[in-house]
Amino acid sequence: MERAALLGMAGLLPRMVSARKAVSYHQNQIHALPVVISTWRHGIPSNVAAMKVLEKGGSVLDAVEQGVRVPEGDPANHSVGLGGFPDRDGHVTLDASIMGPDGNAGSVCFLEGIVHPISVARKVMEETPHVMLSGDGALQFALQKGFKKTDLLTPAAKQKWQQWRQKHKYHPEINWENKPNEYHDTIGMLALDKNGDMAGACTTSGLAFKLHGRVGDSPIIGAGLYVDNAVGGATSTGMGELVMKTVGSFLVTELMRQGRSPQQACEEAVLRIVEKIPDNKNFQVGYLAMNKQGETGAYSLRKGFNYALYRDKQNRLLDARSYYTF
Ligand code: SD4
Repeated sequence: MERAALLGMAGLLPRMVSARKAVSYHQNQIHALPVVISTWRHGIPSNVAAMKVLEKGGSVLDAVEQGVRVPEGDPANHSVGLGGFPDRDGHVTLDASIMGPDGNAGSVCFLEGIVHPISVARKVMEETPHVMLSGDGALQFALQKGFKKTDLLTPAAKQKWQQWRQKHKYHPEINWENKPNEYHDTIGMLALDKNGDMAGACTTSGLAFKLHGRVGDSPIIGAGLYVDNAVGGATSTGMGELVMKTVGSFLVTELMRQGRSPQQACEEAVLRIVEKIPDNKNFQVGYLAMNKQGETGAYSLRKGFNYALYRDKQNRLLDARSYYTF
C-alpha cells in the first residue's frame, strides 16, 4: 500500500500535510556569532553562563559545559542533576553527553551520586579512549578524577517520589516539565563560537520514576545530541525512547547536511516519529538544531515546548511550533 494511503488510514494525512507546509518556513539569515540555544526555560540562565565563557574568549566546549552545569547544580530543578526526581526505587540516576567541534564525544549514563555528570562525560571524552561509561564504572571513574560523591535525592524530590509510590502508577505526562517550579526538563544546548565552531551538551535525570536501570536518549550520541562541525548540530528533549528509535539528533544533522534548514530538519525528524511510531499520543519530543551559519530551528511533537535562544545580544525564551496542535 502506498505511504500516503497508509497515513491517511491512520488519520495522519491532514497533519502531515500541515507539517510539510510548515517546512517551508525558516529564516535564511546569517546572524552575528556567537549563538547559544538550549531547551526549556532553564535554558535562559544556562545560556548566560555559556555566553559569558564565549565572550571572554573561552572555548566552545567550556561554554556548553559551564552552561548546562547551571541546572545540574540547581536543587530546585527536578529533571537535571542535584534534586532530580529518582527512579521508582528512589535512586537518582543521571545521563549526560558532550560533543566538541573536533567530532570527539563523551558520555555517562546511569550515574549516581555526582552533581555534574556533564563534567564527567567531558573527562570520559578527553581522558579515556572511550565514549561512554555507565553506572558503577562511571562513578568509580568520576571519583578517581576527583569528583565528590553527593546524595542527589533532595527532601523535596524524595517527598514527590513517596507520593508517587503511594499511587504506584507510571503515566508519563505531556509537558510535565512545564509545571511551574516543579518539573523542568532535560537541558540540551548547542553553542557556536565567534569562529563558527560548534559544541553541544545534554544532561538529565531522565524520566521521573523510571524503571531502575533505564537509560534515555540524552547520553546516546546521535540520539539526544549530535554535533558535526562541518554542518551543525541538534539536541532533543522529551520521551527518549521515541528519539532513540529514530536516532533523532543524528537524523536532524544529516538532514541539514543534505540541505535542509535547521527548522526543516527538526520538522522532518518529528514527522519521522509520527510515521514510524504511531503510538505517540501520550508523549512529547522536542528538537533544537543549529547550523554553521547560526540559523536555528525548533519543533516538537506537541504544544508546550519552549527554548532559550541567545544571539545578537538578546537571550529570549521562545515557543516552538509543534506537529500536533494540542
Ligand atoms: C529522557 N529525554 O531520559 C530524556 C528526559 C526528558 O522529558 O527530556 N524527558 O528520555
